[in-house]
This record gives sequence, structure tokens and C-alpha cells, in this order.
Amino acid sequence: MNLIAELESLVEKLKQNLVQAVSLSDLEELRVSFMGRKGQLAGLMSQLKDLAPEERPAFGQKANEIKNALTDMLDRRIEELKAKKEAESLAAFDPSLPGRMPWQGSLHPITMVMEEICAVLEHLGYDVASGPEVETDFYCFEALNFPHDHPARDMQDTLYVSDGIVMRTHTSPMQVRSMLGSKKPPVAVIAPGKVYRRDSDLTHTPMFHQIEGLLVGKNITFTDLRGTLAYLTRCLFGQQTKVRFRPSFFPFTEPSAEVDVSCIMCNGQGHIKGEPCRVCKTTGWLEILGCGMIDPNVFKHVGFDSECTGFAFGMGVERITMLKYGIGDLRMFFENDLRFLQQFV
Ligand code: 2U9
Repeated sequence: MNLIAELESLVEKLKQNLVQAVSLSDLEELRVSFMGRKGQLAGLMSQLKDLAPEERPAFGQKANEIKNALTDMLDRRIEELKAKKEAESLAAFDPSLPGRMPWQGSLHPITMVMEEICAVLEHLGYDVASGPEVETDFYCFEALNFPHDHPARDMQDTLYVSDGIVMRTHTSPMQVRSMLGSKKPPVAVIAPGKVYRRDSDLTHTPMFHQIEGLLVGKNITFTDLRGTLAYLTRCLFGQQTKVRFRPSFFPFTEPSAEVDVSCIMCNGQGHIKGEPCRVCKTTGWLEILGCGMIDPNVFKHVGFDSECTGFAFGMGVERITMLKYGIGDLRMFFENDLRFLQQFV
């Protein structure tokens, strides 16, 4: 076969090969085999030098024609395959499928309840205080009339950062700061925030949240305290809620009391349809906060005169949230399980 005929046969050969090419990589292989630097076309071209000089122009022209023809054939097949691939992926795509919903963030239940409690108290005229979580012994214990040998000061109960520096064990230091800052009464502040204790078991976490309230003025009485807490608890748990005060003891208040509300599960009955109530263990009451009249020693520490009277109260937000939403396990608040958290969206 002469060289021109061999050139022409390349077109036929490529045509047959193209029928079998099913992917873009098959086509690339064919391009290299026919038109690459060491391909079949190049192989024939290299024989140009063996031709008689008068045969060379015709051969050169033919080689160019064939090169263009091969390129066209390959390009057309590439376009065909691309179009086929696109049609296949469009066929596999179902435009009627629902889209993926983006995650919607929400407040943590503890934050929700903190905000709710703060809103009730702000409505009564209290200001919201803020302050450091790392505190000095003075703000955390001394100003609050804790004796030097009080067990709360012990390293067993309190997380010490260094000598005389602690992680606050209650939010009371913020209120000490408010009193020192305001110089004289009246002072009405609430202190929400994280507190830390050396405690970790099923019902205690090393960090939890508290809200405390403080009202200082002239002629503030236990009756004012009682009315304030009755209002707060009814806003939180419903207007039918009953409140009772039991005597207690805290270093910073005298007299002191613990406050129970009628059980939100059994309405204070102790039983539900003849079955014992598991939430209040049949007592009909749930302890939810502590309170009392500010001890005069606290006023001395912040330089308030002896005419002052006032009350304070404090509550654990995790406990209130558990009661409000019927959550049985404290650990739920700290695990960040979206199945739990999404119920509060
Ligand atoms: C100042 C003076 C007094 C805040 C108070 C309580 C009673 C109380 C507990 C509830 C459950 C802590 O989270 S808990 O363990 N708190 O019982 N807290 S009176 O008294 C103050 C605060 C600030 C200057």
C-alpha cells in the first residue's frame, strides 16, 4: 500500500475505533494513538523523507487533510459523549425531591428559663447585674458573712484558682459589687449567671446556673419578700401555684427560709388518679428556692448604714427548668444532643 493510501486508511480505522469508545478517557487514548507525537499519523509523516521530492507536496497536503479529518472526528465524538453524560445525570436528578432544610438554631432551655425569670423581675423594677466568674474571697465569702471556718470555703466544696481567688460558688458577689458601686440604697438587682462547685454526680454538675435577687431600702420587710416570691413563682408555674416558707439558715440572711411551691405535677395533691406522685414523692410540695432578710453584717461590709433593711433570694436555674419541662435527668442540659435541644425550638 502506498503512503497516501495508508494515510487515507487512518480515517477508516479511527471510525471503527470510535464506535467502541464509550468514555472520554477512551477518546483520549485514541487521540494519542492516532495523533500523538509517536502516534500512527506521526509514523507515516516520518516516512516523508523517503519519498521522491516531487511526491512530497501531494503527500504533505494529504497528511494535513487527514489530520484535520481525524481531529474533527474525535472532537465530534467528544461532544457526543459529553451530551450523553449530561443527559444521563439530568435523568438521574429528581427535581421534585424536597430540598434539605437548613438547621435552625434556638436558645438553650436554660437560657430560655433564665430570660423568663429575668423578664418577670425586670418588670418589677430590678436591674440585671453582671460580673466575673473568677472572684476574690472577699466578694464570694467575706462580704457575705461566711465565717472563716465555714465548710463552703473548703477546698472540698470550692474550686480555688489560687490562694484567695475562687470560681464563684454563687452569683451573690455581683450583688455585693452592685451595693459597693451604688454607695447607698435603694438597690434592686438580679444576678443571673454560671456558678461553680466541686461537685459532680447524677444530680450535681461542677457548673450550673443561678439567679439571685436583692432588694435593699428602708422598711423592706419579710412580707415584701413573700409577695415578690409569690408573684415570681405564679408567673413561672401558673396562677394556681401555692407557696410555703420553711425556716432555714444561710450565713448572709437572717431570718432565712426555703421556699416550696405546690407540686406542678399533681397540683399539690401528692397523688395523681390514686397513684403516688413521683415528682414530689407524695408530699405535694417542691423546693425551688432559698431566701431571707439580709444579715446586718453584710451591710457593714459594703458600708451601708444600719437603718437599711432588705431581702435576697436565690435559685438554681437547672432545677427550675427540670420542673417546668418535666426533665428527669440533669445531664441532658450539658450533652448538647440535638434530639433533646430541638424540642425547645
Ligand atoms: C447578698 C446577700 C444575700 C442570696 C440567697 C439563697 C438564699 C439560696 C440557693 C438556691 C439553690 C443556692 O442554687 S442554689 O443551691 N440560694 O438559697 N440565695 S438567699 O442571698 C444574698 C445574695 C446577695 C449581697
